Amino acid sequence: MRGPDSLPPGQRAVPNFIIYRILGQPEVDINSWRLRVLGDVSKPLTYAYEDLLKIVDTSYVSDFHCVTGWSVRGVVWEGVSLRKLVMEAQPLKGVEWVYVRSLDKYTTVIPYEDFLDERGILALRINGRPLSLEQGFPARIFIPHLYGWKSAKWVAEIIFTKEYKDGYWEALGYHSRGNVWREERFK
Ligand SMILES: Nc1nc2c(c(=O)[nH]1)N[C@H]1C(S)=C(S)[C@@H](COP(=O)(O)O)O[C@H]1N2
Ligand SMILES: [Mo]
Repeated sequence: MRGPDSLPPGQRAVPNFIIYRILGQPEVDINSWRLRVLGDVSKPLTYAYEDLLKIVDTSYVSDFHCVTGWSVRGVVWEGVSLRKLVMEAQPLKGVEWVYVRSLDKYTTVIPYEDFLDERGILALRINGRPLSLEQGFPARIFIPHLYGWKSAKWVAEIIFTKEYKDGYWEALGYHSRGNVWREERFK
């Protein structure tokens, strides 16, 4: 049975995040950093960090689940709801995937339907503080019901698209969606 406090199948709690940067730690210059929202959209957008801070609209507590089996419980997430970015960019009819590209060249792909989840967030803060450099400053994606590899750190581009394309881990056999409750670890 899945109670409100239970972990997804195959997960165990650890006290702290285990930091991953499979492509290394990118340099971040916050003055030149921009988030670009583009692809099959009516209005391509560019945000500076300051712009995002002004439109923070979401904060909640959620567990974080890495596909390798560790979970961190009760993390406080704060930032801009992904739905807000969607409303502003207005993806075109037929969009089915969201491709995310980071400063370190890391990429991942998220089904548009999951990206629209009401808890999906462009996180700027974790546990009451701005993201640390190692945890993805200035911004990372987080969608509570998807595995951690979809939580791209150091986000640079959010690309709406009609066609599926693998990201970094998807190309190595990981699932196109990665729903933690359905244990969608591999394709
Ligand atoms: N840019 C980037 N984002 C990334 C990764 C990465 O290597 N590079 N690793 C992913 C994986 S597999 C996980 S589990 C989480 C880990 O988040 P943490 O480093 O904050 O613990 O980041 C995800 N986002
Ligand atoms: Mo992960």
